[in-house]
Amino acid sequence: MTPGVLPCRPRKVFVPIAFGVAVGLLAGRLPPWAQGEQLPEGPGLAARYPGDAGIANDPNVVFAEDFEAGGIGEILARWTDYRNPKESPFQLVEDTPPGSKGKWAVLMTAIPSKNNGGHLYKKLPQELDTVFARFYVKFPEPAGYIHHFVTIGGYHPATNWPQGGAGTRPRGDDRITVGIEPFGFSGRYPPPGLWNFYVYWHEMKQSADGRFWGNGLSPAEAQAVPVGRWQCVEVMIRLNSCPGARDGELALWLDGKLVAHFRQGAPRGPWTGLGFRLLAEGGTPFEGFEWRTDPALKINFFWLLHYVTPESLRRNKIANLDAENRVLFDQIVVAKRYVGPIEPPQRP
Ligand SMILES: [Ca+2]
Repeated sequence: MTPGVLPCRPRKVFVPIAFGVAVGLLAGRLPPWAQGEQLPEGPGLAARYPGDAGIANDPNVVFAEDFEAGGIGEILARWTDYRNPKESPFQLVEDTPPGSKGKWAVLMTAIPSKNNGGHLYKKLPQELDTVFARFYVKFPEPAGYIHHFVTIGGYHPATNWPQGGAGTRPRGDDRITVGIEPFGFSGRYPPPGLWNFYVYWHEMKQSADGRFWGNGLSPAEAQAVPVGRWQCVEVMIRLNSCPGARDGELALWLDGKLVAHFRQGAPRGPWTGLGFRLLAEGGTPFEGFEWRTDPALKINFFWLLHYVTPESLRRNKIANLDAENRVLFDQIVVAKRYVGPIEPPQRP
């Protein structure tokens, strides 16, 4: 052991004693997946900042972007990397989530016959073991299918730009990427599809072609991505506490409602090379995430990605590659605590 460095202790399963006793008496016993720390729902730290005004100054917030300060040039400069397609560049549009104090959102447009869309990438000013990333998104009518979407993760060492790695399995000490993506399931669902995680880590399963494409992790209940309205999306990644510990977690909230919580013991369906689905009950207990083998690998980027390819359209049985594929983003907050939806300002 390095002098001065505390030994790593796996997180203890947290069950409030009174709650555990009460539920234990009522139900006989707690199901294993219900024994961990419960995650919040509804209002979070954003409730203290009506309209999100001033939320960037909260000590738990590590990065915030509301697209209000300056034009596109100033906005690009606040991120550490960007790709802005020249045929369909980013625009600021007067359309912002209900309750927001602001006026502007960013519109990203892809034209698959000409470009693959764009991105804004931020190397976070702090590296984190647990991250909450909240953003608002709106797919204007008519929505299109997406190839890859908003991604949160970590590289060791951190970089100011997104690294490659598609089709290859991370080592465990170098890379974790968690995409939260609309997925069309071969055109079975209307565009843009259902919310789905697309994840790379060192224990991901091998795909049928022998390579390692991101594993799709799905909520127990299908979550259709709404079209024509703003939705609040929040993702939590909690990295495993120690090498070998399977106490890593992943969670998704939609409009403040917790719709998926992947953690050790959560009931899941079968693993395939494509991933697995959580189940409401039954199935097999999830093994839990050992996201990393080295505590030096932490969460250190937020990537606002709108990536659309001809392949992503063909895969969903769409032939027209000239249609504009548009998405709006706003009110991004990356924090150490649960953020929650915008608190509407009080009426005078
Ligand atoms: Ca805004």
